[in-house]
Amino acid sequence: MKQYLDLCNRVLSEGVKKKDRTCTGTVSIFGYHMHFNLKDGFPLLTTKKLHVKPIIHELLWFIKGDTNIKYLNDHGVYIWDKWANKNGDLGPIYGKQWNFKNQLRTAVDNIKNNPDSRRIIVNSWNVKDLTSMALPPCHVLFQFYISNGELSLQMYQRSADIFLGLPFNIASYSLLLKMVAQVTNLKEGKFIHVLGDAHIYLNHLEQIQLQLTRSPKTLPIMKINSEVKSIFDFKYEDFELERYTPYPHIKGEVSV
Ligand code: THF
Repeated sequence: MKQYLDLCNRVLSEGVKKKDRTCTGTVSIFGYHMHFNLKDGFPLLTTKKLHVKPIIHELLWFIKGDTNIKYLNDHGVYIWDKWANKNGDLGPIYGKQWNFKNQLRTAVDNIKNNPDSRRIIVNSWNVKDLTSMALPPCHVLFQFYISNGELSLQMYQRSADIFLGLPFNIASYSLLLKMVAQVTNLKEGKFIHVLGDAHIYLNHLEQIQLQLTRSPKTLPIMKINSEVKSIFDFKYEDFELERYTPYPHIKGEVSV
């Protein structure tokens, strides 16, 4: 995935050192665009091995409106544990907001019934709820666009942890695009990723350098069960990743 390595190079060459909330320190740039054409394959990073299990379960968990880590933990996913309170709650984060006033359902309905609309948006930045969230949303807002029978999705991310979170975020929204395209009978278009503060944590620099020595491999293919007709009906078993031959995994500490 050349787009990812280009971003890493840009941050290393033009980024500025910044302090951050977590006190780890970052190198960061502001404002960046990436385009992923789903026809080129499923944009899952190949310069290190990623697990799709946490990515799929997290997305299903958002869609069903859940904001407690119990579902994730029951399925062996621990990526949200560090932010949860003692009852496992994260406050009104993504799952709550995607379903607030049926935003996601309305978006899917509009894709089917009003595809030229310029308002097909799901917004997680709910100002009245921000202070009760464990973390204010990083991926703030997404919009769908339909042309020539193809569905595209653009997402604005205010803050992107390039080594750990970003590869997850790219795969997650690309998967959402595939799922919505299927339930609306549209072809898969592009996932467009817009970044605000795009940063590499200072304790991830070696891991990024290592990936820059690896040349990207052919992208894998993500198959989804074509029987599923509602965005709310997908199950973990409906997804199958094929042809994924990444370089070995690289560990890195998550900043909390
Ligand atoms: N906070 C920070 N500092 N970075 C983030 O990427 C991030 N998120 C979510 C909320 N806060 C964040 C949480 N998402 C991993 C991946 C995604 C996360 C949090 C952690 C992680 O540790 N990944 C490991 C192993 C995962 C596994 O296979 O179980 C990895 O190596 O990829 C971004 O939205």
